[in-house]
Amino acid sequence: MPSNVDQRYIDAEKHYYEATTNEEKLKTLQEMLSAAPSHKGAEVMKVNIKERISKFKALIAAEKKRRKGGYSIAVKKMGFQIVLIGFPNSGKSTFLKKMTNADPAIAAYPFTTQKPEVGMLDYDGAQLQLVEVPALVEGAADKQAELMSIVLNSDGIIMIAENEDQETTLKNELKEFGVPQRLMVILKGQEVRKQDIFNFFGLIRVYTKEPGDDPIMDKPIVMRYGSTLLDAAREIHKDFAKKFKFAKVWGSSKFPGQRVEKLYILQDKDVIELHAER
Ligand SMILES: Nc1nc2c(ncn2[C@@H]2O[C@H](COP(=O)(O)OP(=O)(O)O)[C@@H](O)[C@H]2O)c(=O)[nH]1
Ligand SMILES: [Mg+2]
Repeated sequence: MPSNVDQRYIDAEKHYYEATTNEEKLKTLQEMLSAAPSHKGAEVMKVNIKERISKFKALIAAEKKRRKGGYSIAVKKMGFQIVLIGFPNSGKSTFLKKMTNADPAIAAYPFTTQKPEVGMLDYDGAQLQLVEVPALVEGAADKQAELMSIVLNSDGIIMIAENEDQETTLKNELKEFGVPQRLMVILKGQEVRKQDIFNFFGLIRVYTKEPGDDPIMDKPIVMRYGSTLLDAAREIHKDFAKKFKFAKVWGSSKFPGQRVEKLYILQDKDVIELHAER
């Protein structure tokens, strides 16, 4: 430490080391900079502080963008969206092709997939959206923020790994980027059934019917376990949720066609008949 710093600088530095958030770090660094001595010998010290200020500004900006989900190449959601991630050649495209209607290029050389590839997975009429994210590498949280933001915007993640090393590395990247979603890890070549995916992500299928009609059994709504009738109404139509009054439920209800309220929790294979205000 340069010898002639004053008490204000010493206090600011102490606060900097005590700070726990990026915002506090930035604020205390700015205080340090303004309290730093003005003579020539303190130049290096100031450069160092300025570099740290830039770093914390960048971290705060990345955090804000992340919260807004505001990166440019997000993939438009079609229902529940699961991203496929992995190192180059881990078998993501092969998995996508097997599970969905997509027809991505598959090759033995790395980085075959340059932009997100999207496919719909059909499980007896229940649909999930699978998105293959171009290959991630070590350091992805810093170097591949755009791709990581696609991951962050998803509803769930499937990682395909060739070994434990790859799994650990990518798990660390997810952690560093602050990705909280549920993560299913599969090994290259491992057999996975569609049902396993539904179970892993805790998904249920809910069928709808119109009053007096049979239920529509070929197109269920796919939702997270724990979802309510109101959630189902939102899935059907945003406006409908506002007008929605009550529903009749077949399946999990005490008796078939029982009238239940908005916050009733649905179960797999329930049939619902929604009634709106007239
Ligand atoms: N033996 C075996 N080879 C696979 C499997 N999945 C992918 N491959 C091969 O691994 C290479 C890379 O596959 P690809 O699906 O393009 O991987 P991506 O880069 O992760 O999309 C290709 O030569 C595939 O044929 C698998 O489950 N078993
Ligand atoms: Mg690929």
